[in-house]
Amino acid sequence: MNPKKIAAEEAVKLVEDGMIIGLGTGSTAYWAIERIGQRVKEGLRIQSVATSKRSEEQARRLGIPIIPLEDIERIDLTIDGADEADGDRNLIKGGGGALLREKIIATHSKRLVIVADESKTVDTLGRFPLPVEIVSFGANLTLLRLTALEGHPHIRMEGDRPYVTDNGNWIADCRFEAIADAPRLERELNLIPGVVENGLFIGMASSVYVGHADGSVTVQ
Ligand code: DER
Repeated sequence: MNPKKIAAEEAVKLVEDGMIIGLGTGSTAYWAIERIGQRVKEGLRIQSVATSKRSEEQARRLGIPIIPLEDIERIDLTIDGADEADGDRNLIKGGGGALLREKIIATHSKRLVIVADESKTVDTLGRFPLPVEIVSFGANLTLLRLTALEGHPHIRMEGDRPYVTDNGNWIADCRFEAIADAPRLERELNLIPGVVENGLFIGMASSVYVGHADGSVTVQ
């Protein structure tokens, strides 16, 4: 049993004809997109927007209709993964490098359903390094400001070069101790010139589907 696949396929049961669906990014959202693709082949009529180039490529390969974000004013349901989820459904996202597009699409979604395995559930956010998307210009100075917040930032690398997001930016992975006041930290981070967005998704998730090794799914 693959708990990520089980959670994703259970969440896809929420997808109905006529919906505009946000397609998440990562190894759990991958299974949601695969299942949506199967249902489209069986006649499901939806349109979708993708949170990353790789999710868009997967959707196109499966024949899932993709529309430009510019053509819509609402997204009915987004199904996405997370790196951490606490008991209040607050999240750390960005491990897959897609946090900016994920947060834009999540913000404009009527429902954000998170799919994960039980390794992602935590009491307090912060065990997973918090991804922060930054512009490369003056990155060293931005890192100084993240360090001042005790973020212990490290530029995410791909080989011997910085990882570049779909938006042409870099990611600083920040290892804060337990994040006691996530809303405050989110505000402080986004006040730093050079920071584009951060991986704290506070109060955004409608529900969290957690898959378990025994084949069950719990919904927070
Ligand atoms: O970047 C993200 O937020 C992705 O959703 C990702 O980190 C989720 O993790 P997964 O690959 O374990 O689903």
